[in-house]
Amino acid sequence: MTLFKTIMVAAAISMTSVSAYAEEVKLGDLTLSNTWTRATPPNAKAGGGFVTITNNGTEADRLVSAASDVSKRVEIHEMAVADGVMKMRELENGIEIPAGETVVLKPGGLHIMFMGLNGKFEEGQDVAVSLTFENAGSVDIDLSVAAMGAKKINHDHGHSHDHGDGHGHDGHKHDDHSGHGKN
Ligand SMILES: [Cu+2]
Repeated sequence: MTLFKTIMVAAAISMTSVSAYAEEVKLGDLTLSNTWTRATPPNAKAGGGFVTITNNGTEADRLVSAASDVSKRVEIHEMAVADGVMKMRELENGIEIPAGETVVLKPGGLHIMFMGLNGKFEEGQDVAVSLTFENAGSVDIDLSVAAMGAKKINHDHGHSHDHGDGHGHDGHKHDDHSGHGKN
């Protein structure tokens, strides 16, 4: 490919990906919204993925796994304070979505974890991920890449996303997975 063509292709890609915020996705009784991730610093080994899941049904469901081409592995994690230290761990049994309730995956809490990134996430891109639920099955969604370190994503359609997230979780580094040791 010539340099000129390379530049044209790069320009086309960046133009189409800006403002491609994901819409709500319905899967059976579930509604998935606010699907996003964050730009990663150079050489980051991992990144988090976030989504809001509402169960409109009368039975609980469970997010059991996630898969993507963007990293070598995708896990479901929880971040929580243990003995005064913010830590995260893999949720082997996934995340329950109780009937009639909404579960928010967000920075500082539950999240999807991309481990062993194949490339960095760039702001404005979409990151494709497939989520599998025990009852509702699987769905492919796109995570909009927000700015590095963002606490939330600002969607075009102007909902207020006040998740009360001002607890100073900045110290959490997603590229520090030394404690996981699952290999
Ligand atoms: Cu994590």
